[in-house]
Amino acid sequence: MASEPTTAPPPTDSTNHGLRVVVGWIVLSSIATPLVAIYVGPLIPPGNASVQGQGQVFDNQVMTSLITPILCLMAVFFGYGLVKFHAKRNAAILDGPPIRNDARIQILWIVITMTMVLFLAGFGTYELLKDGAGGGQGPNPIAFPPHHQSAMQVQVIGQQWQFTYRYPSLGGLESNQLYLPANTDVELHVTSLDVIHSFWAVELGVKADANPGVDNIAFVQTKSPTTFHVRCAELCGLWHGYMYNNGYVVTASEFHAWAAQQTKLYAAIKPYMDRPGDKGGAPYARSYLPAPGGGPPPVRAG
Ligand SMILES: [Cu+2]
Repeated sequence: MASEPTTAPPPTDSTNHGLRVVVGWIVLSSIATPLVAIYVGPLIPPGNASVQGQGQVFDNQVMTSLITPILCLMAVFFGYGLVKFHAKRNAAILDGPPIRNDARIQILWIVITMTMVLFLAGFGTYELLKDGAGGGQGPNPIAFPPHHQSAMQVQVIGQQWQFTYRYPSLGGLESNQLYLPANTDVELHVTSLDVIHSFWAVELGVKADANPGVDNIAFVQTKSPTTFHVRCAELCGLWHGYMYNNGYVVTASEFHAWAAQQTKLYAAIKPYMDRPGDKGGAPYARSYLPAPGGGPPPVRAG
């Protein structure tokens, strides 16, 4: 025998459940949000090793602080519902009357979510543009950090399976070690000799695709001396997993000492340096084309 769906009578108790949920939400949020902002946000990578990295940590702090009240609302709402409205053991399962077209909730929901999304879009855009954000911007960047005109240029050349760093201001010195002076604006020109790689200087908050024939520019402003990790973040072949290294931010005098030592070492191998289409002591080019043994010449810039 088919039974009619059972519908519970409208609630008769005068308890204001909505008010209880709101009060519980406000109490939980006002405890949890500062704790998250102070203790959780700053722990999220990449850390404070560069101005761009510091900016990313701040952004993470803002984002986690904003989502904490939303998580608290969900937790209180579910918790309250589970405790207050769960079916009693062995009782018939009843369904309450449907609630439709509550204009207040609909408007409130649309206004709150739209405000948050628009605010975060504006905030994210501003933060991206402020310091160059540490990401690769292609050959024609639109977001410059302050003082970028005096930035030290370093070219990052990816190849299977290592990065080489080229310093045009040091006579085109090339090294497989990335040394950067402290408190300095650096303009990274990221490219590749062969396949696509991704240059990721983890703690500096820098990540830029390394593509053959492309000059991908990323900005970073170093802070105090530190050691950071460099990894390739694009699956680039058999030994991709071994394409990592340490980089160093050092004092100005340490940087000059390192540059002098590397210049001596580099002088011995420079005549044998081999770039596609340009054998032997290749001049500085901001990008290279993958044309070993022929093909079009490398793209020249300046
Ligand atoms: Cu790679």
